[in-house]
Amino acid sequence: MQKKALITGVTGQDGSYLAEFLLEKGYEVHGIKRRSSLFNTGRIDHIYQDPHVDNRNFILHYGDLTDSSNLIRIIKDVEPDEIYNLGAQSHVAVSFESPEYTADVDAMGTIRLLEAIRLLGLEKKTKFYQASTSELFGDVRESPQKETTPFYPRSPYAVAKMYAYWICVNYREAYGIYACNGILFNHESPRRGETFVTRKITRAIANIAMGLEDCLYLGNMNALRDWGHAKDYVEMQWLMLQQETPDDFVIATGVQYSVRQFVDFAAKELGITIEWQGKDEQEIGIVINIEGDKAPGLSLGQKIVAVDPKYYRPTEVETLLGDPSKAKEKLGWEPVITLQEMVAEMVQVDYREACKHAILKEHGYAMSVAKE
Ligand code: NDP
Ligand code: GDR
Repeated sequence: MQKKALITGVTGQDGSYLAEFLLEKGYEVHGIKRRSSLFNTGRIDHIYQDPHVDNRNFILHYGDLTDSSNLIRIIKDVEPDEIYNLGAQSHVAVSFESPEYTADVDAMGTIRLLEAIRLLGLEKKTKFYQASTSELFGDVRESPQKETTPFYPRSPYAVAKMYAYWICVNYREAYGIYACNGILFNHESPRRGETFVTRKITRAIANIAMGLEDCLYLGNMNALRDWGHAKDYVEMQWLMLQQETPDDFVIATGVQYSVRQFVDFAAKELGITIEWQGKDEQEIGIVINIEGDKAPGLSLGQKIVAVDPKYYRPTEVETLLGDPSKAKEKLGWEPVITLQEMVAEMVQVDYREACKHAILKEHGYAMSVAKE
């Protein structure tokens, strides 16, 4: 029997990689997309199937995690074997601006899905994956962080995700639903949203190299993160639902770098060496060497990085480092793509885009580069 999966957040970074992965495994994949005034399917256009063809195995439904009647109807129609709850207001900084909405989507959205499973009597049929997060560890109580490390969330996003984590555990214990939390550390890719720090960096460095932007403004460059590749991490999301019993797992690489180091790695990809000067809000990054011909828009001595305190968060998560031993042992899972490979991939994709824009600009088709 062909298995059916339902993915919330299918138009997001992880949703797109997971949909690809499940289609390759032979699943019938259903995804929930939000109504938007512009097309929001850019990450899944390559796997889109026209609704007018027969025997489709990738089917999109309009829906929203804030609307339980809609979620119940979709789950009733699809009767999925597996639900992957990846949909979320996923930006930590934005959660300070829209805390109530973040709670509605990230916390209440999760209970709406679990209740739909229960109301429809699908407790024994439908397995549930919850996209939990290393942000739960927040102000870290031990390092590296593992499944037993106490939580100390530091943002409305993390607090909402903490509710989702525990309601998932509770429905597993109370109703026997096969529900798992993947406690995923940061994972990135060329499909990462442009306002998360890694993509913001690779995109800006590419634009600066081509003379489309002058300077990259960042917040806390001392923040340390354990960055993996999204493509590696979605395989684990599936593996967690293929076990005898449901459980919760930390997924991480076990290596951490600072935001500043990430900037250095990205710049190096285009032959640029940066010297860091000043401290805290006065810190700047100056170009001290340019190798090769990939940065025609750049000059020696140019200031290409500076701090803008508006990107500081009211409460910051300074350091995250995961211990993925349990996932390695029980799921046989290990990340394949290194940080260096990932940075190279992200920079190359953004550099190709910057080159295209530079040509358009040169021929009088002016373009502005969105930064926020
Ligand atoms: P993205 O921000 O790229 O994608 C989020 C998805 O959720 C998008 O498809 C978005 O739709 C959708 N969404 C947002 N609000 C709603 C809503 N009200 N109803 C339905 N769908 C909605 O996130 P990622 O792919 O990076 O992350 C996937 C999940 O994993 C998220 O839950 C995130 O919190 C969690 N996570 C991510 C980590 C990471 O490092 N990437 C680490 C740990 C956890 P639209 O495209 O229309 O905006
Ligand atoms: P994070 O990712 O908050 O860890 O959440 P993000 O890339 O936004 O920030 C990482 C660190 O970089 C610092 N930082 C900046 N961040 C952004 N976005 N923009 C800046 O200009 C900037 N300058 C410095 C941040 O302060 C932070 O310390 C991500 C999301 O995907 C969540 O959904 C997920 O749960 C966690 O990862 C694990």
